[in-house]
Amino acid sequence: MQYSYPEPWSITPSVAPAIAGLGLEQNVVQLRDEGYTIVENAYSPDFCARLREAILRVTREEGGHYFDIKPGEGISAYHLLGADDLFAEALLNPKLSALSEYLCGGDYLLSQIAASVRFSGASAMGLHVDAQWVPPTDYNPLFTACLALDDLTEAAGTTKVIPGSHKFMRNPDDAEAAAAVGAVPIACKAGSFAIWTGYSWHSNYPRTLPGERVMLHMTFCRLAYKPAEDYSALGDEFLAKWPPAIATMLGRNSWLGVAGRNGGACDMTQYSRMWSAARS
Ligand SMILES: O=C(O)CCC(=O)C(=O)O
Repeated sequence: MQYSYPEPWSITPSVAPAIAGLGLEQNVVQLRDEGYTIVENAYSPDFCARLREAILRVTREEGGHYFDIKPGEGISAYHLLGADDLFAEALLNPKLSALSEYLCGGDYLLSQIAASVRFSGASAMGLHVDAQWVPPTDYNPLFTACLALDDLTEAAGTTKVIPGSHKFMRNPDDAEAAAAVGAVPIACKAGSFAIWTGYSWHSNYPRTLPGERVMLHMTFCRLAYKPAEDYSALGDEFLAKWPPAIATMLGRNSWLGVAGRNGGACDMTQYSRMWSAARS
């Protein structure tokens, strides 16, 4: 058994073939050095068109104001796994899976899958990090990948990120958030996904273009952390429809939370699997 941990940000032998095979070497370097990256042409136009429709439907049903969306400026919905098959399909993108393992290790978990629709005239959200509740750690604890379902530019209200800010491993203070020095727009075509790491300072730009900006937000965390959303209600029938990666993302292949009183019975296979995954 190998007990040592890889260096933070290293490409481990378990993920190296996928990174190389999918041509993600530059994305990995940019994530390590700048705290964000964009993967172009990751999802097909047909998939994106169907997903966009599904998001418009679920956000209309829920009408939420998550992601700092002001009333009248847009709508959101979260806890989307199980609401439509397209959401599970989005999670299984091979490039996303490879970068998830790079950023959050083996057996990483789905923390949240949510959607936002920002209307024309929507104002910007405040600059923040996503790992608000995780004390500083050199091992990136969680990250968000956003799938663009419309072409994104500054005028389209795309996400704004501050390259290198992840090295501070904290939220910006009020003055830093207002100044947003060094911010760059995440510019990309629909069908691309952008990733920012757990401590990267980010927000977005006001939307000045007509029409709406539709986006799928997928957040993943290391096995050791607690996900934001609770999918314990999704049972065997749901899991049987999908490759085992979905069950793993929901923590069903770990020891965490299953060490109950079982009359002395105890399946230790999940225990050692979890140790190895954390070091891969
Ligand atoms: O809507 C955006 O552009 C950014 C949303 C955001 O902050 C997030 O998903 O973590």
